[in-house]
Amino acid sequence: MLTIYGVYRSRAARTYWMAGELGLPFVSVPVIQARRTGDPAAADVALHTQSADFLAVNPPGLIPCIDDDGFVMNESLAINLYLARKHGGPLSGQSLTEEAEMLQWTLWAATEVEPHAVKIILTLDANAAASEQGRLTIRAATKALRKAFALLDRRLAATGHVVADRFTVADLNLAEVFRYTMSQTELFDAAPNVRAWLAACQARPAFKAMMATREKEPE
Ligand SMILES: N[C@@H](CCC(=O)N[C@@H](CS)C(=O)NCC(=O)O)C(=O)O
Repeated sequence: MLTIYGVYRSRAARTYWMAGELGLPFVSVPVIQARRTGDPAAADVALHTQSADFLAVNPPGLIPCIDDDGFVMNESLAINLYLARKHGGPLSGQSLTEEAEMLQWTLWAATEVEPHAVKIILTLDANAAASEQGRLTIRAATKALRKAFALLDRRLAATGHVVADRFTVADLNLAEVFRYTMSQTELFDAAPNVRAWLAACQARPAFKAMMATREKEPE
């Protein structure tokens, strides 16, 4: 059985979406970010990323983490590549080169896009977008993302997908990273293929089911 540690309002959303796409049964162990608990040291606090019980499973103290029949791993995008490889089917690479491209685009998203995208979403989550510092942070991150949007837009012009001509784990991984940038409409105005692709990814039933569960979680 697959166990997913995390909450839907975190990068664990990527793992829950992936499990849904693959139709995998799973047990969800809610582990919340320590900073969201109020007092992580309180006696009655919910299981969180710095709880001793969670650190015993996942020493980095980050969500998501999975335990797949005794195999424990973390790093959301790597977890998805693992699940795709394990369960096969159209979401996974059908050849060595497809798999290499999925890895290439996933690493690109993690290194070139996510650091900027996270700045945008964290500023918004902190309700700091209107402050001078918040505006500067978002403006710098948005500017830094222009090249990435242009690159992905050109790639999507070919087949509408990140790898090959079907929805794969590469689309899912990138869609979750690009989701953090959705407030910056100017980026999407300049990259219509990215806008259409993200909308198509988010129209998938497994994404909608994941988001519906996410909405029910406390903010
Ligand atoms: N690169 C990691 C980042 C994981 C990460 O930073 N997760 C956040 C939640 S989205 C976390 O666990 N933060 C710890 C905390 O806030 O206590 C991944 O993609 O899995």
